[in-house]
Amino acid sequence: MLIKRPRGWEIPEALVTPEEVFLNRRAFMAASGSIAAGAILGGGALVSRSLDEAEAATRHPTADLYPARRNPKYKVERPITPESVNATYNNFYEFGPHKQISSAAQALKTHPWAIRIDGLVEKPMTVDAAKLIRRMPLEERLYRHRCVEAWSMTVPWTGFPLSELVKLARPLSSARYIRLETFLDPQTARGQRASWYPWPYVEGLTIHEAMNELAFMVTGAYGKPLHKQFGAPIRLHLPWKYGFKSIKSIVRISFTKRRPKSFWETVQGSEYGFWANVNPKVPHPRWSQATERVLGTNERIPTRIYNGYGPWVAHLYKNLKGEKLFM
Ligand SMILES: Nc1nc2c(c(=O)[nH]1)N[C@H]1C(S)=C(S)[C@@H](COP(=O)(O)O)O[C@H]1N2
Ligand SMILES: [Mo]
Repeated sequence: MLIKRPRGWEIPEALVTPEEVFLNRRAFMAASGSIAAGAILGGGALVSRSLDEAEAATRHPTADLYPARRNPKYKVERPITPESVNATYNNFYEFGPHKQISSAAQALKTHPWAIRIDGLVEKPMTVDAAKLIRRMPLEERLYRHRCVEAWSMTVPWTGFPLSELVKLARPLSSARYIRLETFLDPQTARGQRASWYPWPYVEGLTIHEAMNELAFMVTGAYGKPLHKQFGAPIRLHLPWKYGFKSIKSIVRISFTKRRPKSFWETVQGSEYGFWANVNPKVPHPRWSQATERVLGTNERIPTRIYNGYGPWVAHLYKNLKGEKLFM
């Protein structure tokens, strides 16, 4: 991949090197007969400062939770998209209206990270993302992802069921929808300086959809904490819907009575609706949705209804005949 970042499980080189340098230096000084208390103390201070810096640079507050156990229930029949492909081709309009945002996204500070849970709940609260992630049951799932732009990928996500978060939030019986919001920080995210977009990014779903076992809060990918370009520290994935529903870098989760209006619905409601369930037979106003380009390959494959997850979710839409369920 283009971004070189240390992996959680690797012994960071920086932690090893200063000690070697120190030992060599001491050996050198011993050999030359010039050991003095001051020199040793000075060397020691140098080492511990280097260790602190190196640790601060490499430690991630949830790195020890990965890789999480894979849940074999969520299988895919196609190869996992290589991480290098997926991590350098991202939709994250906060950092620009194109796919090459991965280096710009590294500017995002993802901890501490406050998430507000409010609206129609017993008790509104603010939780730190890392603490929330620690108290949730993490597992790995292989999921297909289908973008409305007719490309797709297959990702080993780590996370927890959105239903667990709903339980934690304790919504009132009057709550029918969940509205999710991304951070707002035009200083860090240059894309948010484009004033013609209705920032911050907002998405929504029904509580019934949120309680479906497939609705997944994603905290990691490829066996590590989530890369920033994937929407760290926490994003949603609804694998039966077009990708824009899967909101990244969430800072607010509100329970509402009224259906929330999403970012893309506000931008272009005739092309991007509330439901946005995948259906190869319902074209986008400007292109066909019959097939999809598989990222990292030259293949085009047929798109499946509900992105292949119909057995899990089709029942959610049985009594919604008047709605535009597939755009
Ligand atoms: N906040 C925010 N969330 C977002 C987007 C975005 O631009 N901003 N893009 C969406 C779209 S269109 C897609 S396809 C997926 C892309 O996720 P990926 O980069 O992990 O593949 O994120 C979705 N979530
Ligand atoms: Mo997308």
